[in-house]
Amino acid sequence: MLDLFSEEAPWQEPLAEGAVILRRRARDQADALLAEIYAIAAQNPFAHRITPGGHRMSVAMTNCGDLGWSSDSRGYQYTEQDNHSGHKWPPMPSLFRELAQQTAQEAGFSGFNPDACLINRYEPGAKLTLHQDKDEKDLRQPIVSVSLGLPAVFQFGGFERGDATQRVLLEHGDIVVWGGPSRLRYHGILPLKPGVHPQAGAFRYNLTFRRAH
Ligand code: MD3
Ligand code: FE
Repeated sequence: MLDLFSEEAPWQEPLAEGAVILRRRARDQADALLAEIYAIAAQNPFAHRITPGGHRMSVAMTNCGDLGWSSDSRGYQYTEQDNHSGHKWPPMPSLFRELAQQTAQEAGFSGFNPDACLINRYEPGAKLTLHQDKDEKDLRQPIVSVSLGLPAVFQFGGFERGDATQRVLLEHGDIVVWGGPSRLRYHGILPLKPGVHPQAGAFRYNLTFRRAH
């Protein structure tokens, strides 16, 4: 029977070999995930990093876990402490770890054990230009990404910067697991459209779980 009041259950959408979208998979945990993000940011605030090329990133970032990703004039790297605050990164909450491990397994990657979680915060206009994620030691390990708050248009390309790209809308609660041959595809986020999300306000947040070392 058609039930107009039930929330739709999560579903899977294959994107490419090794990449699958788990639509709405994190919806039920979204408030708890956001509360953890705010607690992490209270210790290690979101900051706009400077790229090695000298540009201020429009996306603000913080991290949790044993290692955190950041950039400065010397380059991109994973470090045990926040160069901004001088503190170690806050520990990865068990809610984060368990969600990343469980969803990697649902996508066919058993034994994923992330040591880093990069937290990106997008304000209106913020974007991420096409790039590859290859600063991690073992590229056979997948990356798990969790989108919260305002929707964004994700660009998914090929193995060279100039290859054609697909556009995919990533919305509140969507999880994507990127592994296998998709792990080295170019990808990016188009400029965020302004809006207000009932749970996350005027922002989009994205968590990426990685095995860095
Ligand atoms: C495809 N973040 O932090 S998540 C990043 O929404 C990053 O903030 C975007 O790209 C964001 O590096 C995109 C989706 C994503 C993450 C990692 C990938 C897609 C990926 C690694 C390989 C291929
Ligand atoms: Fe990336």
